[in-house]
Amino acid sequence: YLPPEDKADKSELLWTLLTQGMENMDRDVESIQKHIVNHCQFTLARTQFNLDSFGLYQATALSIKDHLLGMWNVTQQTFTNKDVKRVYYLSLEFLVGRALQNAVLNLDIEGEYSQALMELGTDLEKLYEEEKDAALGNGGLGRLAACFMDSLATLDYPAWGYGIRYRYGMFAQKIVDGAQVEFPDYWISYLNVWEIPRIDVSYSVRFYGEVRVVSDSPRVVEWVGGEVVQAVAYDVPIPGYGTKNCINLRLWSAKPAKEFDLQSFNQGDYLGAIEDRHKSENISQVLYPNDNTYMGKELRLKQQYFFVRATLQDILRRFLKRPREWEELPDKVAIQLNDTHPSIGIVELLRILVDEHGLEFERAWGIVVKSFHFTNHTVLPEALEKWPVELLGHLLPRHLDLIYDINYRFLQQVQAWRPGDMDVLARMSLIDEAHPRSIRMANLAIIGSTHVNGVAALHTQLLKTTIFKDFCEFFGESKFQNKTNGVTPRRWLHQANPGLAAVITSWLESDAWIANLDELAGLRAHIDNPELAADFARVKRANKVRLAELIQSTNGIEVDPDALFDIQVKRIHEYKRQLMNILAVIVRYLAIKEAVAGGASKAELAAAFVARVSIFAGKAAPGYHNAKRIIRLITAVADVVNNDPDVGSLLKVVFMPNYNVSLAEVIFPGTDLSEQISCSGMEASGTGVGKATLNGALLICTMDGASIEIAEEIGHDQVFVFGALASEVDGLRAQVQFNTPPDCAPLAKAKAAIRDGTFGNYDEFPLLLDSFSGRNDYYLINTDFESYLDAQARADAVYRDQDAWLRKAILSTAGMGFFSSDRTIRQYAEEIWGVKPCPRE
Ligand code: T68
Repeated sequence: YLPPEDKADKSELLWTLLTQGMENMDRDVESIQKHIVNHCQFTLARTQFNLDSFGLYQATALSIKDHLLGMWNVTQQTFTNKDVKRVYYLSLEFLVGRALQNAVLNLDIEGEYSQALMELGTDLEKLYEEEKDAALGNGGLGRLAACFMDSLATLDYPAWGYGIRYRYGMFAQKIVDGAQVEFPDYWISYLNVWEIPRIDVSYSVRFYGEVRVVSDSPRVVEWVGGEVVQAVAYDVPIPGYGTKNCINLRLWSAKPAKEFDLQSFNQGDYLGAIEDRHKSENISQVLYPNDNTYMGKELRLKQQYFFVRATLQDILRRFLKRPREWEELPDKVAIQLNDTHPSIGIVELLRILVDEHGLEFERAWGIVVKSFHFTNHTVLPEALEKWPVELLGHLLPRHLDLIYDINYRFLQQVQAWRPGDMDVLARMSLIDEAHPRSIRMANLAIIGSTHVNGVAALHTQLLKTTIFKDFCEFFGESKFQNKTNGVTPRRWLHQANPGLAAVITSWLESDAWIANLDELAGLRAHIDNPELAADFARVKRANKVRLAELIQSTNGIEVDPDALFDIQVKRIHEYKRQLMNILAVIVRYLAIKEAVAGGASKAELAAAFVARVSIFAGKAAPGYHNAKRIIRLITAVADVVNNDPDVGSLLKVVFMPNYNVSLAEVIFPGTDLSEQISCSGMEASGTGVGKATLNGALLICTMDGASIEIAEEIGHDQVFVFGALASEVDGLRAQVQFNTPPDCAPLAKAKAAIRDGTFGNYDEFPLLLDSFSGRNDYYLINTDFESYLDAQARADAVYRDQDAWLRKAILSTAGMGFFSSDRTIRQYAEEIWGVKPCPRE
């Protein structure tokens, strides 16, 4: 983007060197060593006296980043030269995790780096552990965005991700006296080696102020006054696997605006003016730690607008580098909205076209709608964003005007479609007239996008028949698509489970599965070969030993690697029913106690009970009291069970603190049984289910989200299914309300044990019990409890027959081809975005 006058006074030599220097980085061991040491000395200013492992990690990562940047530059140049249509993935969250090992593996340079570092007297594996997770996301939605970036790069799509460079990512969770305590995650402490600050790429963003009419006919308005902050770009290179393409994740950081408030300076309030400038940095300070709930906080809306305002200016600047008609925008640009969080971007693009470029409203709106696409991730009503009209109008006055304009035109069409139907008008309106009046962001995202998609087949079906039914009838079915989620096999198998990866590669006699996960189906040909089962068993055992060691060091609990590892890791939420899981653990505990009291011998106990370790991990939103009580119950049960000599190694309960991507990479490979037990119809997709199954875990699951499709792919008889179907849930809830059934016997027993103080007398247990008892059992714990226990018993029975178990484990992995995020991304590219792979020149 260099202006001609800047270009003119540089020599040819400079340009030649720059172009050559882009990629001729040597990959031999000696060059790698020199490169690393160079960074130690000249980037980090470390000497032999202060070079610790963290310094070596940084230097190693910096040397890898140099490789990536060479690739990055050529990739971006290729996209520009070929002038291809690009896709932009807009997400308030990218839950990336660590980057070093991922980059080393994707570059296929692990051998050389290991060797280089070994000769320098250190261990690459050890350096991987020095990296802090980049935790710029809550859970599934944010991690999905990170998996998508990996697939976009791997498949050579001309794509960029856009997000926010939060200074504080997802909070760190500690368990203090059995309860969750949150600590700030100041992850960019002093140097984030992976990012490139682009001080030259910066845009101003206005808030508040007023709309002034410049002329009446033609009507021209301008938005003036208020506060202005500056968005500065930080780029993170994202390498693909088996490709020389490297794409970009651009994160915005808020800085004080360039323009001073001269007046306050002149009035002598120097310190006050400086203080105000620094307030602007608040915008990108912290990630909101709520998943699947909407919190109407002004700062959150500020983050959303800040992010889309900067992003759209950046996209349009790139688009306008060549002379073009505005109508070409949808041919050159596809913008994917990851949930409604960036959906104010729809109004912002309209505003830019109308107010800043003078396009007529209808023309501008047509261009906007063709450019945007929207992914929904939930049907939970409490998660749907609804910004109070007053708040939005105060912060973004011009946008509120435009929302009214959009709504007026849209409702006219609705009226023509269903004359006289006031209910449909009220339901489809962008404005919810209930007090306080608010803007329905999902409705805005639907009418402002060309495609709307759900994230699993059942979820999409529910969107079309429940919350978005009117829109589906109005726009026609073709606007509403399904894109079942996937996970990247690079991180979740190749990187997280090198043992299993090696077994698969050797049995398939090829590692092509890493880039084409459908190849896993080839394992089925060997299903009757006991040696394959032995390989699977050996790897799983080693992964369980690794997990057991981690549990020993983080929780101080000794667990038996031969016990069944029964694992539920995900955000803590009532609809995900960790509560039902721990209640079943209580039932098991009471049964063991009863058997012991009845005089059962050790051998009889072992015959009656499969030894199990029940492992939980996950964060609760800081303000979500019931979720925190559930954690409190799990840790209370763990305390009692783990210290009860009657129980011994028959049952252990573990709550692993601070669940994050890196912990997940250790947990999934060591999982025997994965709990996917949400109340049917409520988990849009689930992505942990894919990671567990890919690593050969068996599923205990309801017919919900992606579990349904996974069961279809690997065979229904391979999984332990239980519980009410989504189609039955409404009826059952009505029954709970109006004809409340009593608690089933085992549930009544478990509750009684909590009530009588078996797990201590924490004063909030009664509140927790009330929250799902009788008519309050919204998540149908009582309804599903006995069938859940039955599924657990079936899992036990199969576990006793290790050959049968291993067969299922192998078939699980073998059936996961469809759940690669590569497949998902290809579908988005072909069926929504209309973009084609663009490998580097
Ligand atoms: C998850 N949603 C879905 N939301 O719950 C899960 N929400 O079923 C699905 O697999 C996954 O998205 C990917 O599609 C979330 O993770 C959030 O984290 C979130 C964050 C902010 C506000 C609302």
